[in-house]
Amino acid sequence: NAPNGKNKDEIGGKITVCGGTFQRDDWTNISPKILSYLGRNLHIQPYHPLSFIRQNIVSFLYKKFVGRTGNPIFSVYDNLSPVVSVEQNFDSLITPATHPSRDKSDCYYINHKYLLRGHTTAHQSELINMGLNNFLVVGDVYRRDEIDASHYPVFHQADAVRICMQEEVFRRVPNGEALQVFEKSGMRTEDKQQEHTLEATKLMETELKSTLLCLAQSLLGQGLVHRWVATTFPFTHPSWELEVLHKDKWVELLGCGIMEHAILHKGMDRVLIDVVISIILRQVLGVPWDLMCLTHLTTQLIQESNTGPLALYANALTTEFSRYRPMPRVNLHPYLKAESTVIAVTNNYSTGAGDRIGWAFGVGLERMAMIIYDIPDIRLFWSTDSGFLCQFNNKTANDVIKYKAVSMYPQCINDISFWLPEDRLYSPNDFYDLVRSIAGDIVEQVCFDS
Ligand code: FA5
Ligand code: MG
Repeated sequence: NAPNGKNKDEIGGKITVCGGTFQRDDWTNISPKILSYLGRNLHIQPYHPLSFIRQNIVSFLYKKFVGRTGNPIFSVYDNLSPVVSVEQNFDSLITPATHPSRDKSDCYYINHKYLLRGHTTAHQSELINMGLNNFLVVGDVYRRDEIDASHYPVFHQADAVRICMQEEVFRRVPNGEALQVFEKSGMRTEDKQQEHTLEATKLMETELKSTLLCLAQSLLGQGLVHRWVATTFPFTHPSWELEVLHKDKWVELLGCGIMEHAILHKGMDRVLIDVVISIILRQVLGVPWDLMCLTHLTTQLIQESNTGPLALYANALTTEFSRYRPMPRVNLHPYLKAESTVIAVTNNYSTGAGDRIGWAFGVGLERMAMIIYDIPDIRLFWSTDSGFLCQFNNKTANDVIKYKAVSMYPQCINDISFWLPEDRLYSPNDFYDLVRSIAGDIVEQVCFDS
């Protein structure tokens, strides 16, 4: 620390968050207290109740959605950095510039460009642009929210996205081939978006709601009393919240909805670029399909081959690519694996639609855990008190655990030494009984050291 008591970084106008250094500005409102929560990663700590909830959600999705070979189709991201850009948290999710969720009074801003994510949805667009169709993001999120037993400035969310192609949407419908996901001159109503047909929207809504109800029942019990409440999010329409009755009160567990077409469409542009590149590489340069897994590799290949029309294409595509920041790390797009699908996608795209429709949801892990384990206060999840932690230690996500209240006072350790009478052996159990009869449950543990 510098002589005036200020941290060196503060003097230089810099702030270090999660290993990155950022310039402070008049948007910076992140406090040292909030910084102290970063890196705790409760959702991946062994034996932590929030980790059990994460494991249960992942197992549920793995079991429910399997591919043709029986393998899970959802991929899980549980260690993405909570430092995100304003673009990721808001713009990529078409959140209007004046939306109240962007307010300084609601978010922890590092500076005008970066903040601690306010929801795990912040990663949605980037993962879609990487070509993923089914994924789950789990992590810590940060909000300047009210203070009570069920709200905390740091909590955890799991965000899922499922994107379906035309055939998947109508796969269980008799004569489903005749139905369409998109319509040309549709209207936006409270039941659907302008681009989508009502039948596609309703089928997706049914799959979304039945998935979420099954998930809630499998975690909270079959006897669950629930209701769906219509709501709005900038990134889904229509949208709902799932509320469950707990101790005579309605508790909001999650938000969900049909993904806004504009978000998927942006991803589709990206897919189209990949497809065009692959076709050129395949047709003109003879590169095998299975080599075309890294997009940056493909762009580089194109740039290096400066032959006539291809070089022109390369320039156009590179300009096109530069619109997408940050560039996705790996882009192994399933479409690129087979020539026939590439052609099908291109044909589809050329009709102006892209034929994908998706649903998404975001659930609060603490809300689930508080109901399942009977944890009365959201602050307890951050406890390092062994009286709290030992109730989950060496347990599994499948165990039935009911939390027993521990003292509200901080833990303290006392040493007691005494002489034992020489004439008889003294058993530790004699002392345990003495402690039990005098102190009851206030004493959590007695260790003997003879
Ligand atoms: C969202 O955060 C949306 N991103 C969810 C979403 C994702 C909707 C994808 C549609 C598609 P919301 O602000 O309602 O929505 O938060 C989602 C859940 O997080 C809530 O239902 C609740 O379970 C939990 N939650 C919200 N605020 C808090 C808080 N301060 N403390 C603890 N849990 C909270
Ligand atoms: Mg909500």
